[in-house]
Amino acid sequence: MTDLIAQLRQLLGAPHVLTDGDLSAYEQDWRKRSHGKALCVARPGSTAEVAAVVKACVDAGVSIVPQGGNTGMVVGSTPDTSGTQVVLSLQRLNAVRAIDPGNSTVTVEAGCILQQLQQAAEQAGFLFPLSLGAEGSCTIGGNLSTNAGGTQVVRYGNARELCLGLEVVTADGDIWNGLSGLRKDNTGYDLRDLFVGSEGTLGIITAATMKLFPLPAASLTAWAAVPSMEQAVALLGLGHRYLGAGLTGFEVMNQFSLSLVDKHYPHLRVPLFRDTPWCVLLENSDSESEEHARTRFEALLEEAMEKGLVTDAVVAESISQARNLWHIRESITLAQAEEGLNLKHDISVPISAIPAFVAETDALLAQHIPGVRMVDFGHLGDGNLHYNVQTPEGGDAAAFLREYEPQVNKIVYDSVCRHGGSISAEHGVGSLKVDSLPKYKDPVALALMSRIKHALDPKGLLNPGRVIRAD
Ligand code: FAD
Ligand code: 2HG
Ligand code: ZN
Repeated sequence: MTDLIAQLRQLLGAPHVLTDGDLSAYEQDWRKRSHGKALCVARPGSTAEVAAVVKACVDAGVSIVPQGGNTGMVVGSTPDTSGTQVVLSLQRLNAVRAIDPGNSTVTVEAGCILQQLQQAAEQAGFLFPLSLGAEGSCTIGGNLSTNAGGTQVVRYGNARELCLGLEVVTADGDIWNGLSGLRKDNTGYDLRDLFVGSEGTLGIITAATMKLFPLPAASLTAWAAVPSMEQAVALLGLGHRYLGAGLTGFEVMNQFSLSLVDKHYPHLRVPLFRDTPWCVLLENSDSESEEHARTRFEALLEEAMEKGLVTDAVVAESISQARNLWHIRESITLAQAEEGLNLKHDISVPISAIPAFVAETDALLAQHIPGVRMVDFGHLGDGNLHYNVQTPEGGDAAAFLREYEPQVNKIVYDSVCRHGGSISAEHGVGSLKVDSLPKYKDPVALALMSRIKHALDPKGLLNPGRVIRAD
């Protein structure tokens, strides 16, 4: 092991192989659910250095945990407690390599922070639409490895749909250059789509070619009070009909989730939540003008009110008001963390099944765990809810998790399954859901996944114990 550390220091330079001091930013996950211990943190500065690190680790039989911004929600990017794993941080590979305006693409290194990529695109006159609460610290490599979703999926799709090509260091330490930028390429199996969403278990993503879009002429945001989940789903249908491709965001939030934001961040002044079980945040991006956007938005809200789908609504009058509404939405995760440890369920079911899923699962949880508090919010436009569970008021959160976590997960996941859904819509499997997956995923699919893992990483050294367990 000391030989490997010395070798890595020789390859990368001693300052880029960390063993001492406070390494908690690399060893502890964002939700503080896992505290690992790394053999070292290797911070290569180029694709060739990533390949050299992988080769050295494979020769030494040491496993590798790839890490981007370490904002993942499922304990996938931190080492176990053995002190034998190398954390391979991509943070130094952060260049925007090239923008091709004629092809509407950008080629970017894996460690580039998402927000920096958005800004680089905007400076070049384009929109890079992937957007999520962690965008100030998550990386494009992490986004692709988890196939991240976020708040614009309803219009632009998730990270996979935005990706045209990848550069990957394989488990043998070879470099695959697949940065083609082609929109059509049917020359065999789609390796790109194999690595996207593989959570660092099949290869290390070092760069990607991503799609860019025209900047909208205007973007308007509305906040609506909605009397029930059925009505929220009906409003989504109306939004699609009125706005077409202009509907770029459709987020739902229950009253309790907003009351947590109000409690922990009162300066944000959450609108309309006190007298309604649900609020919806809608975004309308228009390629014509602000006037056109406003006319369409007002017509939509007028019909929604006539039909009783919306009881009250505000349309942001300025960019700063719109930002504040989005900020409230993005603060739910932070407010929930302030409230204490909690259980997260990042689930999807067909949009049409969401009202029944919520009603039935709420009732089951309330029946089994009196006083349980539901933090229910998310990307309704994609059929994706963050159906999170908070300890009953005043309860000991750690004790609650110890006692109830398996039971709560079973109730929620069984219900997801009955409604034809998935137990991970956008956060991935990591190690938190690795033991649940076999119960809820098709066995043939799992067997094929296992064969792919063996074929691409025969020694099982890339992020072991994540996504699927070795047999
Ligand atoms: P990390 O957390 O470092 O890693 C995530 C996984 O990818 C790990 O398995 C890791 O091993 C692997 N990995 C990282 N980089 C590479 C690489 N270059 N090559 C191979 N494997 C790699 N997620 C959503 O989908 N939608 C949301 O709306 C959303 N909102 C969030 C809001 C907040 C406040 C927070 C804290 C998180 C949120 N997330 C969301 C979760 C998280 O931000 C995303 O999963 C993000 O894509 C992770 O990026 P990262 O760079 O932090 O990756
Ligand atoms: C979001 O949509 C993220 O804000 C985080 O995916 C969800 O905190 C969560 O459960
Ligand atoms: Zn989300």
